[in-house]
Amino acid sequence: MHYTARAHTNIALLKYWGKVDEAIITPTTTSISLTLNEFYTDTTVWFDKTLASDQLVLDGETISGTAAQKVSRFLNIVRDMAGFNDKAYIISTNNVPTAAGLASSASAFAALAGAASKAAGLDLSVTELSRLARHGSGSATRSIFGGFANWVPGDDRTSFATPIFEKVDWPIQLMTVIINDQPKKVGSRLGMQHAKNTAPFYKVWVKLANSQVADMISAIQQHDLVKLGELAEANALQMHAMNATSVPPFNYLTDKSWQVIMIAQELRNQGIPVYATMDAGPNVKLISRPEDTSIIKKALTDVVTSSQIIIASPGPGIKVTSG
Ligand code: 2P0
Repeated sequence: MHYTARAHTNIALLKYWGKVDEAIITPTTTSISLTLNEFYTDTTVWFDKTLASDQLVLDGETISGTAAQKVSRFLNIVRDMAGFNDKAYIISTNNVPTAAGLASSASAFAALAGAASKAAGLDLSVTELSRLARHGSGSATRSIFGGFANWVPGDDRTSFATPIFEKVDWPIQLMTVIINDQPKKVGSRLGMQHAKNTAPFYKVWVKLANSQVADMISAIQQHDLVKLGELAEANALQMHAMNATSVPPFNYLTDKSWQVIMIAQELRNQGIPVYATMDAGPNVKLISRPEDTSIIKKALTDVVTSSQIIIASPGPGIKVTSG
């Protein structure tokens, strides 16, 4: 049977930045995310006993090498769960602009978990899917759910995401400001490992990040954009400060990133609630109200053109269909 899954990517409001167990991808901290409506991956999977090896087609191109091996290793988990060893066709289309620096691995492994498990005859609950997606990529754990999701540390059985609110019925949006569309120099997997191993404040960061969870959840429950934004920006800046104090140091942010961050801070002085968050790259994502879009765009005109701004709204959880 063919199954197709659509999973959306997500932006972390409280970041995942380090693993307790590298092999099974369990995090050092709780992370909280917002799933995004405009960016998603569609993946179709079917198993075929006549195949000698898995066949991966990504955006119309047959893929081999590291990316294909990562997918096959992930499928091995699904095959173990299903109790057979057939190889699979995996046809995947990404609707995540690579230039935006939004993690396509989140939507990719969430969609793969959904389509592959169904195609293998498994009928997993969303909790089981979240746990399975975690084995592909940490951020994928959260992309099973729509709206706001919460991924907790734990062991292989207990580390999965749960929804905080899947339907977001209040005005919040994410503006991605594209500063550089080149592939990042330090991938997130390596970056978080290096920070954990060498940053002198790593343990402090873990404590601090975990202490922000309850406040972030209550900000979400109260639809409090100011509190949510303040916490998200602080958490992101703390993560980036930690990278800058790793040994040797590394940085994702550029002069232009800082310009955008400071424009957000300046807009706040004028009463506009806009907050910055940054992942493993220079692009800055601004959390804001939709009604402030034009004023924020205007404030950014000296740094980027309007084609370098992509707007996203809260999105739904995974959908799996046959065919
Ligand atoms: C996050 N990021 O919480 C953090 C913040 C980037 C910065 O999760 O090694 O691709 O596959 O588990 O999920 C990106 O890391 O890493 C990420 P792996 P992943 O969204």
